[in-house]
Amino acid sequence: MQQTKKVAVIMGSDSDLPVVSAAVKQLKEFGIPVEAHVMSAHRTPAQAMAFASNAKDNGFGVIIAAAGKAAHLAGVLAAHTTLPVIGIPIKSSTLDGLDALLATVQMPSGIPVATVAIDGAKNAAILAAQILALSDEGVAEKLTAMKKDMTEGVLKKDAALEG
Ligand code: RP5
Repeated sequence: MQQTKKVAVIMGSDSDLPVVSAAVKQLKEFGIPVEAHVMSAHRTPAQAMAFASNAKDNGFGVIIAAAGKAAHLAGVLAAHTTLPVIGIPIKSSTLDGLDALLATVQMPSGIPVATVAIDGAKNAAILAAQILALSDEGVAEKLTAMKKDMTEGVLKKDAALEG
């Protein structure tokens, strides 16, 4: 059986963990191996660059990068890898995460970052799984099951309203 590629979940500070842990949890629920690290574009730039440069060779399929304020982490990681990078803007400033959203999403042409909503950790994990599922039938099946459960949950609530 094929080995599922790892997802890296990188956060700019351990203060991002309460939000980012939802991504780790969701990936584990899909049975996807996940490695979480604190790494900063500003405080540990050499480590961030080295991690991204070696990520593909180290068995990662997708990188998720979460950062707040002047959120350059996802962009810096994307600059050093051809792996898909998903950015989570974190609401950790007086600007309520709008600063991080713009810093993460407004990448220059040539270096894309797939940016989810402010604090959108769960969606980042689902998107990472969808990318891996293109070449991983086991992950694809878990996604199909998740969507089915979601639909059934909504239909149940709808039926309860009618009663
Ligand atoms: C960003 O600055 C981090 O991603 C975090 O969201 C924010 C605050 O970091 P700390 O000062 O709490 O370490 O780089």
